[in-house]
Amino acid sequence: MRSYLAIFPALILAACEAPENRPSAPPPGVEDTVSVAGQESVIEIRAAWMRPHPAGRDVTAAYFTANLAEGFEDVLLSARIDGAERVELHGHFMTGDGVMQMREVGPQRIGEDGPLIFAPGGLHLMVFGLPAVSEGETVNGTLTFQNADAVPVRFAVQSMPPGLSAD
Ligand SMILES: [Cu+2]
Repeated sequence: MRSYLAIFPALILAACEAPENRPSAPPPGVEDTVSVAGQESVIEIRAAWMRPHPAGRDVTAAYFTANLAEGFEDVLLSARIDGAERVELHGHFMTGDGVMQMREVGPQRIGEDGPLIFAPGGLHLMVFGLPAVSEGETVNGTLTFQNADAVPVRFAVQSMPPGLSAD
């Protein structure tokens, strides 16, 4: 009985809040590019996607690529996902005995040495407490940069990275 009660409220929450994650606008894809042009930063976000929640878990990961126009510098400070309790910037690290682990990392600089890439096996957004999302949905979020400030991003929920297909 106790475990049943623990699971049930989560289902209700998902049922109530999921529609917010399904805008009626045309389904966006990971081809969506968000550009913010300010005086201090010209930034472009593309390939924004999020993995569906593993069954029974409320933690998932989201990814994107951020590009800066030539001659600009910026720093990714934090991220937010609508409906999530919190989002952390995470990286993967090899421990001394060869085990891959992940942990929270600090702000991430973008400059002239190429795009800032959040991708499986490397940097990722760790999304906590978001009502379960599934393949085909989209989730809105915000990436906050030092210069560009708040950049809105739409994450396409899919299990495979953009550009790869399941078969
Ligand atoms: Cu992580």
